[in-house]
Amino acid sequence: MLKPHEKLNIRNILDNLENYSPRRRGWTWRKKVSEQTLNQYTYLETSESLKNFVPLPASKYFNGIDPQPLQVITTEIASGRFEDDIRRMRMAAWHGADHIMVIRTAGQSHFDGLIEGTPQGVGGVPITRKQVRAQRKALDLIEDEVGRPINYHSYVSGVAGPEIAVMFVEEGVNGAHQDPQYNVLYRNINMIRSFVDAAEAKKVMAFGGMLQIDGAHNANATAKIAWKVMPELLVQHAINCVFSLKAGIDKDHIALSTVPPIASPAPDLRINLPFAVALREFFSDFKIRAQMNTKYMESSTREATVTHVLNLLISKLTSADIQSTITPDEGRNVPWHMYNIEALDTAKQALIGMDGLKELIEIKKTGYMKEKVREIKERAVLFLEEIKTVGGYFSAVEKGYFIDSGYFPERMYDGLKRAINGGIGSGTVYQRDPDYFAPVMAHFGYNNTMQYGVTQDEVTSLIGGCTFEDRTKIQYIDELDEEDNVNTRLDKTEQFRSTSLIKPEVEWLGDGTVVIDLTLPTERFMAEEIGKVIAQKMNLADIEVIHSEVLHVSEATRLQIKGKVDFAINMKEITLPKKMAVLSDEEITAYFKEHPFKVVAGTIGEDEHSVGLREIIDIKHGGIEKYGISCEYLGTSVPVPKMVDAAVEHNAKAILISTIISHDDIHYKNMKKLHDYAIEKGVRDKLIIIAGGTQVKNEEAIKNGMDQGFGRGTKGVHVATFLVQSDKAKKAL
Ligand code: Z97
Repeated sequence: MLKPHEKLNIRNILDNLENYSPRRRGWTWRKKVSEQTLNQYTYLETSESLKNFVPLPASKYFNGIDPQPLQVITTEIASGRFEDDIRRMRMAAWHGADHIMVIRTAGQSHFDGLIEGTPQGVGGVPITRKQVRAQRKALDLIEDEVGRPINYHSYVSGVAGPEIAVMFVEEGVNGAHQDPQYNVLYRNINMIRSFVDAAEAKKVMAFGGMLQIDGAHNANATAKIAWKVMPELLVQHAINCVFSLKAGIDKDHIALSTVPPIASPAPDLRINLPFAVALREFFSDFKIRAQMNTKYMESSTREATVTHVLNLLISKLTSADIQSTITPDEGRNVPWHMYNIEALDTAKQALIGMDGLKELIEIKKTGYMKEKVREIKERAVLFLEEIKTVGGYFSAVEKGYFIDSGYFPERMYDGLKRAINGGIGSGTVYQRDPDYFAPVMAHFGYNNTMQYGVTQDEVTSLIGGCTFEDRTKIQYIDELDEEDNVNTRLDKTEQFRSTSLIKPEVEWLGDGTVVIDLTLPTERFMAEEIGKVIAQKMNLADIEVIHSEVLHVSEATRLQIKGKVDFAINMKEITLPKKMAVLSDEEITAYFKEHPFKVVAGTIGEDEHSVGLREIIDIKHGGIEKYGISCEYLGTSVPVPKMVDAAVEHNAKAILISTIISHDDIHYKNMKKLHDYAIEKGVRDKLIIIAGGTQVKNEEAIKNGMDQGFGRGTKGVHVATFLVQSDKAKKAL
């Protein structure tokens, strides 16, 4: 069992892995809660809450609630080192991910067989039995910790599709992409081989209750102008859906992978929404997996987030079942922990914010929407009809019908062309021998069962059960490469696991990577070079400008630069600041009952921000009035002298000032003024003077004459405790 305040131990996960069995097969949807009230707010479309979670930052104003949307939420994790990805999976689960997708290492689709061991990957993770088993084992612990099943997912594609499907079912993988069109169009794998393999792979996935996601989204990413492939996308979905149904997958387990094809500054919703509606209507019985648009993603995480939120609106309006969250740093090609988490929070925040949206607004069924939806559907139907006319799917691919940059029926004749006998694995499909005997019970097509007088379902009884029934028959291979494996990687970073040394990390333990964010008052070209020099002077290695943004063509450029630090910090040498101990409500109330106490309070200078101060004093916000402290609220923008004069007039023992504006250190300057004026009036010793505000640091406040400064996160109880302690101290003098 994992303990929330203890780190996950990767070596424990790897220990005795050869004997680990996954606890279940198949996909799990979230459990809907019909209507629930959390902290006085009613939610119409949420699922069960988590046992352990990190809520959205603003949840502190809502008693820390973390309502969970109905949709399964995906995160893609694959840094190349599966052991580091496991820790990120735990972070993701706490932020609301229950679908963890592992991207494969480049080139694995062309391996005609399984890979073993745990080599490091490029742009993804080599999918192997050991890696899958370790991650599933870790996810079993993580799902217990958060209290919700987590779906684990990767890809059943490439020339080893069926073998991978079998391994996935054996190892309890819950979902996978499977679409033969992907092999053909994007991996140049022979089409006959791809479709034959797909039938077998889909049958195995159906047996394992796995959710299947198709590959249509790749057309958006590949097309020159993505919205022009909208008709084709519907066709691709249709082909894979029908094929999957025929291979035995039920509709509940067939998910269409859809991406809004365009992004702002194009008129996003006017193009994307009719498409999403057409798709939803055509495939109403199937599941929709909505992904965000990545085609137009640059390195601005802000811009990516807005695109994501607009896409989430479409998902909500068209009731997508699974919401993908591509990390907003896709534009930088760096799989960093923090961006997985940001994207998950974006999805959670937006979906919960849109709870019950369809009770409020309706998609129009007339005018532009109606016409556009119909037009897209018509174009798709015509596309399918044309495929039939030219002799079917294979002929259409040979003619280059797919990813053509025309808006069908327009054609630009620049589509991807594949020859029926071309591509990887061509000529490798053979008629099954009369005595062919399938190695596992889930099998598509001919199997030599008849001569033994058994049905397909009973066939494995002849061999005492297949690997789906008898795990002892699974061949577990640990490592094949002495150098390139998880053990050597763990040894290299062991000091960051078993000693008190720590380094910043964005992706891999001990990677030492940091990002600096700076604005330079010059034009972009120059700014980028200066930025690198600054990073060098900060002693960073492997410096790279990962983002630059023009604030003005000559006035300023904002940069984000990454680099590595070459030092580690010893946590034992860190002195932690003392946490302020607070008195109990009873102690504080009893004290002020015996020692009546008055304060004057106000925001000073030109500061009109009164919310924070009101929360500190108001009884209804749990402020200090509830302890019997009498508060004289002087209002906002109170001149400094007036604070002192009012304290004298009301015979107050303390002054509470609140100051949010901090430009040019005006907050500290006003503190100093207040302190000096109280001296001038001869009352400084009698008064306790406290300053509060989001930018207030205690040490600086004290330097500027305050008795105490309170920053972000302060509650009434902190201030009241300080007042009790200071009043006692003054009395003792
Ligand atoms: C997503 N962001 O969430 P290889 N099969 C299909 C695919 O779409 C893919 C593969 C296989 C994306 C994930 C793109 N999709 C990334 C239908 C990849 C992977 O190992 O790269 O050949 O196959 O869907």
